[in-house]
Amino acid sequence: MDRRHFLANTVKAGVAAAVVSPLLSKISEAAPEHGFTFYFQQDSLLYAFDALEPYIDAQTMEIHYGKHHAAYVKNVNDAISKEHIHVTNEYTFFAQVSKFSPTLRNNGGGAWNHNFFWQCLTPQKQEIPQKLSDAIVASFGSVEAFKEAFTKVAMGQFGSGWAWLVHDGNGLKVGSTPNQDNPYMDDSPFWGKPLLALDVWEHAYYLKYQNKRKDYIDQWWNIVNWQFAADRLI
Ligand code: MN3
Repeated sequence: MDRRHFLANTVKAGVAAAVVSPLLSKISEAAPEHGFTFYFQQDSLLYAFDALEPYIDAQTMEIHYGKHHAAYVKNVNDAISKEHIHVTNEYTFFAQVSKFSPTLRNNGGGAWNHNFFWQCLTPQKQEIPQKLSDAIVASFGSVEAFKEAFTKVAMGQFGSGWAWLVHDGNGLKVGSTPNQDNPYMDDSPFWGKPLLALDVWEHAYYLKYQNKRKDYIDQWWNIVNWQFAADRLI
């Protein structure tokens, strides 16, 4: 494929990808010698590092976004080039991730999960939109029961991982995944379309909360972007 055709295809794929999800990573021109493929990108933060104080401190945000997340994005893209994999978007990436190397899996999950997580947070305290609270009540009985169930899975994830609220086609469910796994992965025991995610790796809370994961979870409810979750509920 010559450069002109490569760029034309890249632009078309980028437009199609943007329709699928605003979270989608851009198609990069970084490796035209490999033809068309998908690369992850690190989305811009929609708020300042200190905007989530006092619930998440600025230093944690700066290191988490600037070091941890940036490294996942760089490492997965390096591995995509080095291992010559060709996928068209993150969904086709995760749909065959069980066939990929641990480097691709762990860093691809880390790249996507954090882009999603930043959008689950907001400095503006929000009420839960009606359609989301209705769905929560239908599946869990009450908002309080949902928060208890979510806290339980977030506390129950041994070691590093994520807690999720997902819609599985029937209703809402909570569950957790280890490491940087997510509910889109083909071999995940926990499936569904994510509405909310909580990073329970120690790097997400240790500077402020040390070993007290429960305190971090309890405070997290103050900065949940309920509107973002409701918008993903179709
Ligand atoms: Mn993290």
